[in-house]
Amino acid sequence: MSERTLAILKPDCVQNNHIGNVLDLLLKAGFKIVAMKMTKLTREVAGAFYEVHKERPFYGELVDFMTESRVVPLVLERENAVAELRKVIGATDPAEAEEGTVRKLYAESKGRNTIHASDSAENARREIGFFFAESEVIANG
Ligand code: 3AN
Repeated sequence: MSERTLAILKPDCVQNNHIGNVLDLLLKAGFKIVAMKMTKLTREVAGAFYEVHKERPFYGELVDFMTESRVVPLVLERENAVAELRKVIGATDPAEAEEGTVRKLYAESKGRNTIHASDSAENARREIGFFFAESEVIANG
């Protein structure tokens, strides 16, 4: 069944000029780009987006990093999009990521790890709504 998920190309991806390479990899993996924007997160927005990690020791560092420079939120569509995108991005720590995954190829570290992807269908819906209005996520565009 066709499904949607949210990805964010993180500040390290933008700073290191990897946007094109990562988009190419996602397209080659069979994802359709349904919506895309470039934006700079405020501390309030980044903090709210990562609210689930609020108690984790790396939360402050994560908010600092995500507000460092521009990011590219994307809505991606394909069959089993949530699970398939998690496969394509690889493990959180690039040292543990499989060959050919986005993080193996481009991530600098566990924190500066190039791309975010929703980890469940429920979170995908919440995260898509976080960045995109209904009118920007067109059904059959
Ligand atoms: P994933 O992004 O693979 O779903 P999570 O949900 O465990 O990983 O962590 C969310 C984000 O928090 C990661 N993308 C990463 O940027 C950051 N993060 C996770 N663990 C660490 C860590 N030990 N040190 C710094 N940042 C971390």
